[in-house]
Amino acid sequence: MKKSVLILLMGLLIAGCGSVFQPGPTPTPTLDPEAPEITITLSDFSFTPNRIKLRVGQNVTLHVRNGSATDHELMIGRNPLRDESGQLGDGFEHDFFALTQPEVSGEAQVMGLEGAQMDMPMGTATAEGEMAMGSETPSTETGGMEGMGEAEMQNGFMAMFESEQEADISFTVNEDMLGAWTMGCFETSQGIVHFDEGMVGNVIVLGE
Ligand SMILES: [Cu+2]
Repeated sequence: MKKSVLILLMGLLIAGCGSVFQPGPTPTPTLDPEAPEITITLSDFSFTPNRIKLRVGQNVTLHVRNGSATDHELMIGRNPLRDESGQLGDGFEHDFFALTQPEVSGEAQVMGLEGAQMDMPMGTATAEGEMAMGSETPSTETGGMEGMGEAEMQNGFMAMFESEQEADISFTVNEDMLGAWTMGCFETSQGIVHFDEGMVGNVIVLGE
C-alpha cells in the first residue's frame, strides 16, 4: 500500500518534470549555517527575537543593539540568582559564555570575560587546584576554588549597552552548551526589574 503510493507519487513527479520544465527556486542568501549572524534588539523590556536557536559547531555572531533610551544588558545562563525573598541577583548560577570564548567588538561594556577564558594566567590557583586533585586535600581544594575567580561565580559574562549602543558577540558553540538556556537583562531602572518585567528569552542549542 505504502509502496504503491510512493511509486504513484514518483510517477507524477517524473510526469511533471517531463511535461513542464520548471527551474528550481533561486537560492536567496540567508543565514550561513556555519556562521550565523543574529541581530538581537534590546528594548523596554524585551529582546527581539526572544528565542534563538543555535547548533553545535557554529561560529555565531550575535549583533546586539540597544534601541531604547534605557540601559540594558545581555546575559545568558541557567537559574537566575535570587535571594531568599525572591529578589533578583546579578546573573545566573550557570553562565553560558563560561563554556566558550566569546569575543566582543563594539560599544558594549563587558564584564566577566576573564571568567569565560579558563586559560587565563591565574597560575598558582590552577597549580594548587591540580595538586588538590592529586592529593585529595580538602583545604587546598578550597583555596583553588577561590583562586578561580569570584566574578565568574557571581556574575558571569555580561554585556551592558547604553542607549543606541551596539556590539558583536562572537563565539563557537560546543557540545557542553547543548540544551535550553535563558537570556536575560538584570538591570533595574526606576524600580523596574527588567528581568521580571519580561526582559527574558530562550536560547536553544541543538546537536550537530
Ligand atoms: Cu534591560
